[in-house]
Amino acid sequence: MFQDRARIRVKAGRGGDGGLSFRREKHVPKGGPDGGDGGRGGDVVLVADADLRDLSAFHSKTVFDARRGGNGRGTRKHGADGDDVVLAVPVGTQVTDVADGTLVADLAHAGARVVVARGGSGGRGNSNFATPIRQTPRFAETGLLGESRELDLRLKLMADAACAGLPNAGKSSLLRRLSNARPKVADYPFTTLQPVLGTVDGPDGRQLTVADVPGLIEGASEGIGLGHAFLAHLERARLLLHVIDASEGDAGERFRVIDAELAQYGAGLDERPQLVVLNKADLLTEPAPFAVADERIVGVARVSCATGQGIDDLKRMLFALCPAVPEPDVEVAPELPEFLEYRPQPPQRRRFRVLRTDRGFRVVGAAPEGAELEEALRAAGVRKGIEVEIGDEVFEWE
Ligand SMILES: Nc1nc2c(ncn2[C@@H]2O[C@H](COP(=O)(O)OP(=O)(O)OP(=O)(O)O)[C@@H](O)[C@H]2O)c(=O)[nH]1
Ligand SMILES: [Mg+2]
Repeated sequence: MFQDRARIRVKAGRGGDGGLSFRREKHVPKGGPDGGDGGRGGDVVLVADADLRDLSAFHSKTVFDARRGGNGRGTRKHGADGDDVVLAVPVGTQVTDVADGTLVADLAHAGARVVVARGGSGGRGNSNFATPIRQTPRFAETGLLGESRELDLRLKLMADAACAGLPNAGKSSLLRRLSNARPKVADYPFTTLQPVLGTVDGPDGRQLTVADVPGLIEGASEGIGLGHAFLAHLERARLLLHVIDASEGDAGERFRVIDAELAQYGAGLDERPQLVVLNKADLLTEPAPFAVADERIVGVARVSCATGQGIDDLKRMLFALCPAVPEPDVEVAPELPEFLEYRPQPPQRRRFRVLRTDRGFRVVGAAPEGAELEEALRAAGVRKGIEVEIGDEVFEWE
């Protein structure tokens, strides 16, 4: 089943703890501190993969945790960085943060990457804290927690052109005629229940992708028929192929019904250029009349998906209307990066630190209270009976 949405929970790895260790050598009973730093926790990364078609993989598994960093050890050995978790998503996936609804990333190109949860930094080992006055620091930093968040993934197909039209107009038949895709065609409305992408080969070796989506009916914006949620798959198309069954009724009237639904949906769909495809010409004795004057209509093609009549002309129009290099958007910067890498806000500056001592933990800086303190200490690994030192206060953890 084609899935264009998924909700996942991601958790980056915690940083490793800094080492608490002293050099041991022959004849040197107590050498200087030599605890190395903890490794960084692994990130959770999303990468757009051109081979994936939908988000169904994220319905069987929805929770992803990256590995924690290794602890620092003696002889200044640093802990290893935790492995990242790299999740492949289809090209065209938009990522939003469930907590605040912000768009985290739009993975619109193959290879686009985004770090959605950043691993915690490792704690510094005690070798970092030696000073002339404090030659034997008996503490080291603990690693920081990795970020965790809940994300909504939403696939919006990347197609050069997308079909729109009433059920039974022949959208799927058209995609079968134009492309390598084989969507189901049948003589009843709502045959197509899931979007399908097809690749159209051009005369000069160019290729275009065309999306076929379910039929749209009057009132779809109020949820009638299949509703209009799947119109998200038209949002990124540069051109709409507005397919109309010209053998039935007034084509101009049908055009306006669909157009009103596109406007209801919003997202600029009612401003998109449209190539009107008057289908089922084989059922007509005269060329289908079509008198709608609208500046968005960039072409009108009369075809029959049953006989193939007019399809070559339509293909030529399609390639002419989808130029190889998209015209630069005036408002968009001329050099757009090949892919975008968004990064979440770097973790906030530490107000306090949790140090590991040889007896337990010490909290330095502006120590928090209550639940926040508990969380920080638990993350550092506190257990019952362990000594915790905050300012002048020393107590046993319960
Ligand atoms: N005579 C004739 N029939 C056609 C033509 N194109 C499509 N059909 C028929 O029209 C019916 C609907 O075709 P589909 O391609 O499934 O239509 P659709 O727009 O994809 O329909 P939904 O997926 O339900 O929205 C099928 O029975 C097709 O065989 C045509 O050019 N001429
Ligand atoms: Mg169909």
